[in-house]
This record gives sequence, C-alpha cells and structure tokens, in this order.
Amino acid sequence: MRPLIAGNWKMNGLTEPSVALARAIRHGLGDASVEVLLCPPATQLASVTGIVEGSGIGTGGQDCHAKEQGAHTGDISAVMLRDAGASYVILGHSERRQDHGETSEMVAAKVRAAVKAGLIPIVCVGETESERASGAQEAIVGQQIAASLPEDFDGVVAYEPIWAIGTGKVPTSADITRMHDFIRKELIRDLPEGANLRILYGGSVKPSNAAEILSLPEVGGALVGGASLIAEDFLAIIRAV
Ligand code: G2H
Repeated sequence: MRPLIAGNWKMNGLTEPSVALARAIRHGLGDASVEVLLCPPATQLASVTGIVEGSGIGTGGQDCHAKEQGAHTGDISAVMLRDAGASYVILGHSERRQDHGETSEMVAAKVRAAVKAGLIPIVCVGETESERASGAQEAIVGQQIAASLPEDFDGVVAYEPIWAIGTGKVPTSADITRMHDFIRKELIRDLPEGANLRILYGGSVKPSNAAEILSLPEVGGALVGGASLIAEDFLAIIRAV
C-alpha cells in the first residue's frame, strides 16, 4: 500500500494563509509516489478541497461527532465533513483526548460514524512521557487500540507518542520499530484486515528526520503537525519517502 503523508493543521489557518498553503503544496507536489492528505480546520475544509481537487491530494477533518446531526452545539458530524469534501478524518488525537476528555470508547463511536459516512478514519494512539518512563507504553497503546477500534475496523492507525508531539523530541528508530511491530501484532490478532492497515508515525516529524523514520519497516507514512504548515517542509517530507 502507498505510504500516506497527512498534514494535521490543527487549529491553524485563516482563509488567506490556508489558500496559499494548499496552492503551494498542490503546485510543488509533482509526481508523488505517496498518498498526500491535508487536514485543515473545518472552516477551511471546503475551500482547501476545492484548491486540491483533481490533483490526487485528499482532504480530511480533524474530528467528528458520533451522531449524524442534531442538538450538539459546536460539533461537526462525519456526514458534514464528507459533504465539505473530506475523504478522511483524524480521530482520537491526544489533543482531543486531553482537551475534550475523549475516551477510547467515544473514539470507537466516532470511528463507526466516520465509516458510515464514507470517511476513512485515522485513529491516533500513544503514551505519555511518564507512561514510557515506567515501561507501560505497550500496555497503554494496546488498551487504546483494543477500545478505540471496532471489530471490523478498516482504516489507518497513527502512533503518536504524546511526549514527541510538537516538542522536537522523537523516539529512536529502534523504539519506533518496536512500537510499530507491537501495533501490527495487535492489529493482526484483533482485526480481519490487521495485516494490511497502514500504521503512521506522528510526533515532531520534520524534513531532517523524515527519511529515517519513513524508511522503517512498519512505518506506512506520517501524520505531520507543525511541519505541515510550511509548504517547503511538508513537500520535503513527502519527497523523503
Ligand atoms: C502530532 C503531530 C501531528 P507535530 O500531533 O499530528 O504534530 O508534528 O507538530 O508534533
């Protein structure tokens, strides 16, 4: 399966810079051998989708509600994301789990809603610094996988150690490999499609470390935050595959 390089713009992007960023990525991409995805804030999703239309670049949301519609002020449903042009949605990002108290059970409900709406879910898992320090990282990630992925899950898993997010700290290649191997084993054991699902790495991916991380055997791509906001950096990461 082609590697996936996904840009998670998080809560960044007014209209003008979002349009400029999407255009620069579209025009700078050339013949990419990888699948490229932009996940702008929901307010920019339709316009970014319009800019990349026909280029092979996809777009995705950063979260969705588990319900299709109704009295949920401020929330956005998977159907709405699909309607705005998204083909993917990031779910269970640690910033959602932390800022909004999202549990793995809530993430699983959102995954079901996303799939029903025709979106491919990218489900994020990862341990805190103290969980890694105590050697609990596999137990934590294993629990998150078991509870966040429905039995028939068919989507993407992103391993994002929380201590590496936006900090510039990155696990060693050996640690990434160990965790991705562990996640693969869990997926194969629990899911019919487990051997074929892409496992992305996320957490301070940048042009200087992308080639090494993306060459690791079970790394099927990257979920890129900060570096996806700079067109040249994001394009350099795509070219590093
Ligand atoms: C991890 C990542 C994108 P960054 O959250 O999902 O962000 O690359 O800024 O660490």
